[in-house]
Amino acid sequence: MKVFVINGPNLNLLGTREPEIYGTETLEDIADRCQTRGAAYGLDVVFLQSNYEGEIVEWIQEAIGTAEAIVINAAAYTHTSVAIHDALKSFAGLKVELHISNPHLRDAFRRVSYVSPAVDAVIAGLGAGGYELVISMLAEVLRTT
Ligand code: CA2
Repeated sequence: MKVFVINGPNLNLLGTREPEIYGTETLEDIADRCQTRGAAYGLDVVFLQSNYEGEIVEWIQEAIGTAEAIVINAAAYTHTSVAIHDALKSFAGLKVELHISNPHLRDAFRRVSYVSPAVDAVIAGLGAGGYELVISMLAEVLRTT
C-alpha cells in the first residue's frame, strides 16, 4: 500500500531557520524517518515537497488510483488554496492534514484552513515527530478497514 506525504512551500528550509518553531530536523531527516516507519508496516511512503501550488495539485491527482492515503502539510497554502482543497475532495482515500506547529497558537490568519474541510483528520503541534506518528496511525487504520 502506498502513502503520499506532500509538503508545501518553504518546508525545504526545515532545519536551517526558525528552529524554535519548526525544530532542527531537515525535511530529508523526516522523509527518512517516515520511510523507515512505513517500511516496518509494509507501507510505501512517497515523500514530496514543492514550492508550487500547481505541482501539489498534480501530485494529489496522481495519488488518485495510485495511493491509499495522503498526508499533507500544505504549509502557507493551507490558509489560501481553494485549488488544493478541490483536489483533495477528489481523492477518495484517507487524508490527513499535518502541521509541525499548532497554527491556532500563532497569527490569526493561520486559524483558517482550506485543507481541514477536505480531510479525515488533522494533526498539529507535535513537531516533526508528528509525521511518523501519522504514518503509524495510517498503517493501523488501513489494516483495520
Ligand atoms: O506548522 C506547520 O507545519 C505549518 O504548516 C508551516 C508553514 C506555516 O505557513 C503554517 O501556518 C504551519 C510554514 C512552513 C515554513 O517552513 C519553514 C521552515 C524553516 C524555516 C522557514 C520556514
